[in-house]
Amino acid sequence: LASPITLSAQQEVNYDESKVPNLILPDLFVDFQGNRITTAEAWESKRRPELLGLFAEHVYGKLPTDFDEQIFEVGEIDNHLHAGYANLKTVNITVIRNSKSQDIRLKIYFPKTGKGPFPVFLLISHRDVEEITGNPENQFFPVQQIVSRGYAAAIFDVEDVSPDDKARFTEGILDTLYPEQLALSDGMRGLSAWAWGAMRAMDYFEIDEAIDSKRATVVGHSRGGKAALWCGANDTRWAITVSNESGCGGAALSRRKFGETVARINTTFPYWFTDNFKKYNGLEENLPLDQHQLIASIAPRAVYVASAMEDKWADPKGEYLSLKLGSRVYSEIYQVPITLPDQYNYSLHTLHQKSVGYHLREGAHDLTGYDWGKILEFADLQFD
Ligand code: GTR
Repeated sequence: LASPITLSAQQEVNYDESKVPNLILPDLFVDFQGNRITTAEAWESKRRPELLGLFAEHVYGKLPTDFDEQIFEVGEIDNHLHAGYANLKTVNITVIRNSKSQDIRLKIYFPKTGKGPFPVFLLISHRDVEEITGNPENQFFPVQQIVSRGYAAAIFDVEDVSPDDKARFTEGILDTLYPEQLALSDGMRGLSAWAWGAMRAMDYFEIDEAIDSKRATVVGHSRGGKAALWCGANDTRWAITVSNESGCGGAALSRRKFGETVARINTTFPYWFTDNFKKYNGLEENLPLDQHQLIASIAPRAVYVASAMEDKWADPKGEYLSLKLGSRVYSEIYQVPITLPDQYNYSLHTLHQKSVGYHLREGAHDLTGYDWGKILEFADLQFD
């Protein structure tokens, strides 16, 4: 696709707040016919589907959920690395469509103590799951920290649905189950495929009596956070959606063009987003949407956004502003009292309330034990 700006202009990265364009954002509440949406009924039947349609068409591509059959094969494992404090259940999910099949391997760690059914966290992992779960010290998916708080901890590898690789991303459900998507300019690509994978894990949670699927949280870091937001916006079965440092194409407002831009992400990771998204390289202001509307589409279910101070690439302030602006749906449509400060605070802080939460921590781009601690506190508050 032709880009209206030169490659060198595309590669320029702005970290200067004074160079951020004046934000003129598409209205959350005015529908395609120009009517103002004021009720939950109109939001749910009209505006939210409009917004999800816009994100599918211009950013993430379609999220097909039709298939012919789904099979869950459950194996229990006693002797594993985390056996001292967790019971591990491995579930092989097979999805069949038009006689082709795809397998997703789901690992679920249950607390050894306490009475189920357990609320559950699902991490959409773009890091190698065997490596992560083979290292009890890892903080990216800290099994002990999560189960000791009375939650089950589940994880799958995006490799199983769509490899995180420019050359191989079709070698998953895009080859097996939904090959027709590849020809479409608004067809499914990596992020939609990962969201789809999380939804299949939820299908399993719904039938496992040890899991309280009504108290399920989908979590993603960075590229996984983009997928988590897209998943939580579409699939109303998630009680909480968590984006950790998801940045451009995730929680951050695209129009700020701060840190990673649409042109940059489309150049480095063209296979994450639908082809139509390339039209907005350098032209974020032409997008018929912005990312606060994705946060808004999660309402009234809880949403959590986390940023890190040194992670300027993901634009912490842009992530916060999306949450702040998107949270208007919670307060104005669902009458949930939300008080988030107007001024963005670049120092260590935590804002936890019913339905909406945020934290900014010190340090660099990563998902850490500190982040999980905050996410767990937020979940406790929602379920209390
Ligand atoms: C970066 C990418 C970001 C973010 C990050 C990550 O290279 O530019 O959008 O997704 O990777 O996933 O850690």
